[in-house]
Amino acid sequence: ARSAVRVLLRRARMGSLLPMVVGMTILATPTLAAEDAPRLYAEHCAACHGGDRLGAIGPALLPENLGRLRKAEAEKVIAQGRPATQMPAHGDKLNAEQIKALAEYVYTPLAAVPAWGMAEIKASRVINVDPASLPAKPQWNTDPLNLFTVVETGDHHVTILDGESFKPLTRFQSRFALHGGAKYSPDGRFVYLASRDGWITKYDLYTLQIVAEIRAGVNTRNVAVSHDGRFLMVGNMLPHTLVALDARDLTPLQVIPVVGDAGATSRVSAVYTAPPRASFVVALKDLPEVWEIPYADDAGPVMNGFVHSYEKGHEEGISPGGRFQAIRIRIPDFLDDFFFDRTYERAMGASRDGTKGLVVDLDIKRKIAEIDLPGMPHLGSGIIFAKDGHDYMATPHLKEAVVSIIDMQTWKTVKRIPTLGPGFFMRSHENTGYAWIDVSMGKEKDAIQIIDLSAMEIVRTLRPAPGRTTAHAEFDRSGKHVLISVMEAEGELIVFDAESFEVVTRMPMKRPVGKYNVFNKINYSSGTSH
Ligand code: DHE
Repeated sequence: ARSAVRVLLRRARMGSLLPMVVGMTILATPTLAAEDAPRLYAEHCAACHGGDRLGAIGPALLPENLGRLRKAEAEKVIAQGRPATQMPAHGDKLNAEQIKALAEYVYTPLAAVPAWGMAEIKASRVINVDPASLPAKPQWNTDPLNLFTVVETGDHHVTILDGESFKPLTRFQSRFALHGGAKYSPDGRFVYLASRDGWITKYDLYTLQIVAEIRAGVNTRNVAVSHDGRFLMVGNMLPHTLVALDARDLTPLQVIPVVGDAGATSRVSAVYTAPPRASFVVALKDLPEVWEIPYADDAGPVMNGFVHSYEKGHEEGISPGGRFQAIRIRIPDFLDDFFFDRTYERAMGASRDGTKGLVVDLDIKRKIAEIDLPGMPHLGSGIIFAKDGHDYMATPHLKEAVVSIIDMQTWKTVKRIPTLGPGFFMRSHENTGYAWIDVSMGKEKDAIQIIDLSAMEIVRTLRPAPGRTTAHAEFDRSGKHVLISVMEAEGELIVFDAESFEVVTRMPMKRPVGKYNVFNKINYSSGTSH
């Protein structure tokens, strides 16, 4: 039957079949490649994007999810890969017709897109330990605020590292493809992890065990923890929702559809916590809006009529009227990510496609300035530092070999520091005068560069593992040590002295990527991401 179909398909392409198939829609416009698309997908795409196209390490490949990407652009991505992501080029393995067929295939709606609403989210929840039964004190003896959570994506594990001895306390299997910063409860006891395919894990650092897990989305962007530790807010790419969870046991509280004017929906680009505002702030990929979602019980006049008792909402499982209400701020561009000033009144956002960034004032609720940001920074990559009583923001760029330094009063770029290549991450600490950057998006992937912040100049280039991709610095609690990842399958974590730049110790790890120090995160250090 297969060869008969092939003959028909060949004849169809030659035009000789047309009279025979009038009314037979299945053969009206066939091509060999179209027939092959599901097989090609299974062979080349399914491992990362999921056999069902619902996403795994890569994003879900559904028309709903592809948003503003045009088909021609999708073909280019399949052929050439996508910079700054794990999407490889397929142009050497697939011909033009096959690439076209694959693009066509991923723009075909699924016969049924799985719903992922409150019922599915609730049903996915796994409770391993009753949070009320947990002991009050750590079951080990070291500084609980100087631990690091290290994400090893090579074999999907997490290492909990003692930042005093630089010895692991434990290592455990995580959900598939964790991405983005680990987030802590305000006391630093619990760590929350988000996987690209929507799983949120709550882990107890005192007893070294998973407390609860829940799948909050089909494809998730990131998670934020309220500064009072009561709520988590999960931002999803698919479905187009935000999901509020009770931080105690991950009970889902509310599913917030991300809907703009005239029913247009959007993927979430990132959600962060703004502690002095007691709110979550959200960047959207497909709507030119920034959302602010207050969570305080007494949120003032803006929230009148919306505020419900937290305890009541928790008892009912879902807060009936929805305690989480978004204030929508319209802006003139799509923001892919943002960064706050120290007051959290202003969000500086970078538009993924554009060459500029925007400053949005969350109080007066509009764009107040533009900033010059050539080549998008990776999300959450920059730092704030003070010099001569002035605040500056510094950020690397994914496409340009430069670190931009922007004055946070005038919003002017005061300096562009040339680097050995474009980079992902930049980190500093209150107790150091230096910032550490990687240049892992360029050719010299093994280099780490150190910037003297008062001189705004590169003062040292290190190559601790020559020829190997090295990235993502994070300081310990005191600012005396810097940890760096050699991001290779058989990689390592290297600890440096932050003043002498000498190697203190190194330990093997499986493609370690991000590492997150408890103290720096819960104190919202201006040298790291939040
Ligand atoms: Fe990330 C953080 C988005 C590619 C490693 N990355 C984030 C965050 C976002 C984001 C929105 C902030 C989440 C948070 O911390 O709450 N990342 C994106 C992208 O859009 C991009 C460019 C394409 C994509 O694949 O989605 C991208 N990121 C990567 C990578 O290829 C990296 C290097 C390897 C990986 O595992 O995917 C990578 N992203 C990271 C890390 C953080 C991160 C390590 C947390 C940094 C931190 O210190 O907080």
